This record gives sequence, structure tokens and C-alpha cells, in this order.
Amino acid sequence: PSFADEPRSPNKVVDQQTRMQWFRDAKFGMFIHWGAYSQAGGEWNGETNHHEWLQLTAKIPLAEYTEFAKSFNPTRFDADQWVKIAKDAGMKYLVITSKHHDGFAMYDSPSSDHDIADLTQFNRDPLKELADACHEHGVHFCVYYSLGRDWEDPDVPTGRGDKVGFRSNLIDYPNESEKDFSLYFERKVKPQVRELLTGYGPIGIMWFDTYGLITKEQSLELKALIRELQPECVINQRIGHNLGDYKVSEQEIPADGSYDPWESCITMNGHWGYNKADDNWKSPESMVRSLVDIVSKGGNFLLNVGPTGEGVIPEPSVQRLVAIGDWMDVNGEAIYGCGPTPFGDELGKKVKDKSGKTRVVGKLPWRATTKPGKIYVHLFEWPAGELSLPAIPGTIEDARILGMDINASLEVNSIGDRTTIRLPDNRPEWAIPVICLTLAE
Ligand code: H79
Repeated sequence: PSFADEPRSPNKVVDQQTRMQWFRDAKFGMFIHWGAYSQAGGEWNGETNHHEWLQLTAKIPLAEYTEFAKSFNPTRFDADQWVKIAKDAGMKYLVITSKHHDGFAMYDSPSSDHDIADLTQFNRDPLKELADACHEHGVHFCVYYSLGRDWEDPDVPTGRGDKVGFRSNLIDYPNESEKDFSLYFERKVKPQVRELLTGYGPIGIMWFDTYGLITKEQSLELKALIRELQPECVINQRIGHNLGDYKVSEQEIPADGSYDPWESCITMNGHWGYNKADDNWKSPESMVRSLVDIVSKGGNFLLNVGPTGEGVIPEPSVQRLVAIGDWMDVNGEAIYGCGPTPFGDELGKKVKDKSGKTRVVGKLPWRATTKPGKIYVHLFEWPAGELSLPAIPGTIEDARILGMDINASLEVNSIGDRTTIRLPDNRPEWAIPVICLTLAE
């Protein structure tokens, strides 16, 4: 595919619309939380509820965590296989943790010795292998970078949101008055962002996390650096100060799609990083439902996997991705390149209850997506007999269920300002069937 082969053009001016086009069309991506912490599988001293925050939640001093990181040896890691799993699920981009809050870089970083190359026996660069596999398979390669937290760096102040005494940085570097975020920014952030944008080919997104401590000047400088090195690279809003290209929603789907563009990042069970004790897996159907809900509100779905310390994507995640891929094989045309619902009534209304909390009431069990000449109605429940829709912006030429017999056109009737679609008695055997409405020119 052309985007992967095309060399980036430093300093070229790329307008926002052009930069965001692939992202808007892609809709579905894979988030990968993988680092030294993955080895523990969430377990430390008998406690099993840890995750990518292990260093902090288990209160491990930096020297001890560094020793632990040295044994990271993901011999079963196969970049090609990971990218194939993502691609077969219908995912168009992949975001990998290049450095999480522990400050441990998952690539050979010349500006830091707290990285996989300097600390471990694993004599490979996972990021390079993933970047190459993505580019070969036509998947946009994207990078997560923890900006506001780095528990290895002596100069990152303890953030307002962190409980005092709970934070690793505070354990190892307790003297707050000696910390200077700008030293960290110059010494580590800028060099590493440059390394990522110059050593791994085209980067689809620079996905920053936690921005509480960065100044507006620093966010601007970081943005300018990215624009200079890879003008086509998309930047998420967590670069700080509202300077990103799109907004991120974490572990939730907004009630409506009032931000544009936006993305929801969500886990498959209760954790981002690998936790071997967490069997609380979401069903494939609920994840397809989330994807449809998000796309009907104009957003993207970034769905997370947490590979093991050996480098294996857990089997329950793989199984679910296969099932999602089966749905996408039939219904992908109602997802990719689609815009939000032309209706809106189905999303319900926000109301404030007595305690002042906002709730959404009156949601309907279907979602709609659209592209020129088409409206797709995704059915969360199968209505008995017929489906009643609000006024259609156009005239329906044809209605049919994606994946069903191509001759099975459905009967459409207009009654007042509503449209009804007669459904066959036998529903399709798969969950969330999609009705494709073709509009007259
Ligand atoms: O990378 C994932 C999280 O580790 C990261 N963002 C996503 C994508 C993240 N950084 N900050 N936060 C999430 C919000 C803070 C959550 C907390 Fe907690 C809840 C901090 C303390 C309570 C989770 C549970 C982390 C420690 C205990």
C-alpha cells in the first residue's frame, strides 16, 4: 500500500484534513501494552492485581525493578504473527507502548540505557520488527509514549494526581525541590521522540499519555519537532494544551460524538498490561457492539491486547479477535470509511437525575453509519416483523442484509415521516446483522 512505501517528507506542510484522512477511514486499531512488567503477569509477592503500573503499585524501588527488567526475554515474540492477528481482525493500525510509565524503552534508544537493548539479553529491537511487519502488511504503525510519567527519571516531579508515598519516583527521588521537568524533557523526551520518528519508517500516530506536567511551550515544541520530522504523523490530544489532532476517550464511549475526530481506547478484560489472573473477558459480540456504537458517533476504536513476557498475545484475546474478524469480513463495508449516524434519535437523550448525575435515556437497540449513497443500520436486537426508522435523508432504492442472499431485497414502506423495513422471519445466524440501505442518486 502506498502510505507505507511512501517516504516521509520532512518539513512538507500537510493540511489537517489530509493528515487525518487515513485515521478517519481506519476506524479500528490494536493497542498493545507490552513491557518489562508483562513478565510478572500482574503477580508480585502473592498479590495478583498488578499490571503495567507494577513498579508503582507494588512499590518496587528502581534498583530492584531494573534488576527485574533485565530478565525480560520475550523469545516467542513474532512481529509478523501479531500484525497478522490484528489485520485478520480488521484492524488498520497498531499502537505499541514504546515507553510506559516505568520509563523502560522497548527499543534500542541511544539516549537512554533504561531500555531493552542495554538491560536485557534479548538481542532484538521489537519496535523495529513490528514497524517492518506493519509496513509490509499495510497496517499503520503507531507509537505510544508516556510523557508525563517516567519513574526511572530523577527529574519528573510527582504529579498532582499521584498519591504521596504511593509513587515510585517519590521512593527513588524523594526530593521534589530538586526535580525539573524541563531537564527530563530535554534529556529524554525530545531525543526519544526524534529517535522514534527517524528510525522506524513512517509513524501513523504519536500517541502520548499523561500530560499534566508539560508546559504549553514544551507541547508546542514537541509538536513542531514531530511536524518537522514527519508532517503526515497524527498526534493525539495527550500531547497537552489542546494541541493534538484528535481527542482520546479512555475506557469509555461518549454518549454522543461531539468531538471530532476522536478515539476510544478500551481493554478486552480489566487490564492494559498482561494479568494472568484476569479472566473477566468481554464477549466478541459486546466488542463488535462497541465498535459499531463508536463508529456511529464518528469515532475510532482502539482495542487493547496485553502480550505475555514471553511475547505471546493471550489465547482468549486471539480467539475474540478472530470472531470480530469474522464479523468484519461480512460487515466491514458498514465500518470502514463510514461517517456517523444520519439520525441521532437512537443514541438517546442526556438527562440529569435527582443527584445531578447525567444519564442517557431512550437509547434504541440499533446504530447507524453512513457513506455517500448508503446508510447502514446495525441491529443489536432482531426486531419482530419490521424495523421502524426515523425520516431517511433521501429515497431508498434498495434494502438488504449484508452477507445474506444477494437476491433478498427487503420491502420498504414510508408511513408519515417514518420508514419501515420488513424483515425476514429467519434472522441471520450471526450477531449484529447489518441492513444496507442504498439511496437513489
Ligand atoms: O496505559 C494505560 C494506563 O496505564 C494509562 N493510560 C492507559 C492507556 C493511565 N495513566 N494514567 N491513568 C491511566 C489514569 C490513572 C489511573 C489510576 Fe490507578 C487509578 C491511578 C490510580 C488509580 C490504575 C489503578 C493504575 C493504578 C491503579
